[in-house]
Amino acid sequence: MEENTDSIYGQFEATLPLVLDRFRTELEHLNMETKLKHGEGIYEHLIYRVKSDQSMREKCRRKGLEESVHSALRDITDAIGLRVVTRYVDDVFDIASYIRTLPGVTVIQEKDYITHAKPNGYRSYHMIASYSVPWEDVDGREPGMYYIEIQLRTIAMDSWASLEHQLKYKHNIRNQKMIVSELKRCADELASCDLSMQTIRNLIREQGDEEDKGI
Ligand code: 0O2
Repeated sequence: MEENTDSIYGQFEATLPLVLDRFRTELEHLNMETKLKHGEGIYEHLIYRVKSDQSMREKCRRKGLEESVHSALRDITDAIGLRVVTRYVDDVFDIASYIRTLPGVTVIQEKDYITHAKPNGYRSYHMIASYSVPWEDVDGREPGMYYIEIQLRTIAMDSWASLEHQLKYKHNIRNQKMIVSELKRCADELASCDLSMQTIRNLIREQGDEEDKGI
């Protein structure tokens, strides 16, 4: 079969990294401001990507969609994706609140898998935003609108998700049932550690505030 060498993103291939950069910069500003105020950033690290042409085509096929630029930028909402990994659970919710206030951003979907973990133990806070940018979009509008998917999670949630993701692609594993239930147990233990770490941070911050006020 002949390989398709044209990008599924067509003429918008070059715009996607610009949109990603613009949004990422907003999060980096928040991180720098928090560093100034509290001595440490609001997140531990940030990763981001434009979904590769191959993955986007595969996702279109999986969802029964035509492999077109319209499917990639309108029916599918994660062509642009960012994952923000925080030290503490409260920071996840603070970043989500900040994102809701950003100029040009309208949050169109939120999934709180932290308050309501998935049955397998997966925890994360997912947002899909539409982002207004000064470049043309697939509907011919300028300023244009692009979707962005943001996943927010703690270091503990992230390490679990990474391990579980790896295991998902390992086939012919024996004791599948036991492994799934062990993974779920680990996820719950990590969630409990996250809560304890949050409490410790709050205690340390309270003491810092008291010292600042000379109490
Ligand atoms: P990739 O390669 O990470 O992008 P959809 O995006 O519509 O296909 P859904 O289920 O409606 O999927 O969206 P949801 O629940 O918000 O999950 C989307 C993404 O969250 C997934 O992307 C994963 O990155 C992550 N995710 C969700 N559930 C799990 C889970 O149980 N384990 C792990 N490790 N990650 C999860 P993709 O598209 O599947 O893959």
